[in-house]
Amino acid sequence: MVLPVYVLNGPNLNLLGSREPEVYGRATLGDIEKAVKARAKSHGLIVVFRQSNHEGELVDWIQEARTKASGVIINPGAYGHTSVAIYDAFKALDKPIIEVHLSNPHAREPFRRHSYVTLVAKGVIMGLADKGYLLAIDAMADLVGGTAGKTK
Ligand code: CA2
Repeated sequence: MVLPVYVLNGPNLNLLGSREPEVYGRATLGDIEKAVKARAKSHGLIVVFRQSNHEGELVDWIQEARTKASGVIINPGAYGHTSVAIYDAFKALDKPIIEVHLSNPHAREPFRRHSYVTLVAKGVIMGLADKGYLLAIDAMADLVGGTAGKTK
């Protein structure tokens, strides 16, 4: 039995769908959670989906993933650009990490071009709005051994 995949979301992502649809798309975080869980199910995977506006809470969840998750998909929001604490927590996690951004930070302000999470991520998906989360689930299924397509 494969442990759940943690899908973690950083600050302000709870506001999705309410403002800046041209940058982040129209889906709410609730819509994304539903779609992610359905896609994970198609691979025989379970998802723990969480959002926090607090850096320390995200650090706690990454530490928790050391024993409770098979891998972590994270949209770190703005903390990706700033948080050495999140980087350090990931350094202590020996599981696949995939970074997702709804927008393409490289096409935006210069301060968005650096991500601490990228330094520890197996892969990064950006600029594809909510679809990026689903592609991340597909990639994570390959990395952690989802069951879809297998005969047992
Ligand atoms: O493109 C992404 O997914 C980001 O991680 C989103 C972050 C931003 O700081 C990163 O540079 C790129 C911001 C999320 C804020 O989301 C909002 C959604 C609606 C209204 C206000 C903020």
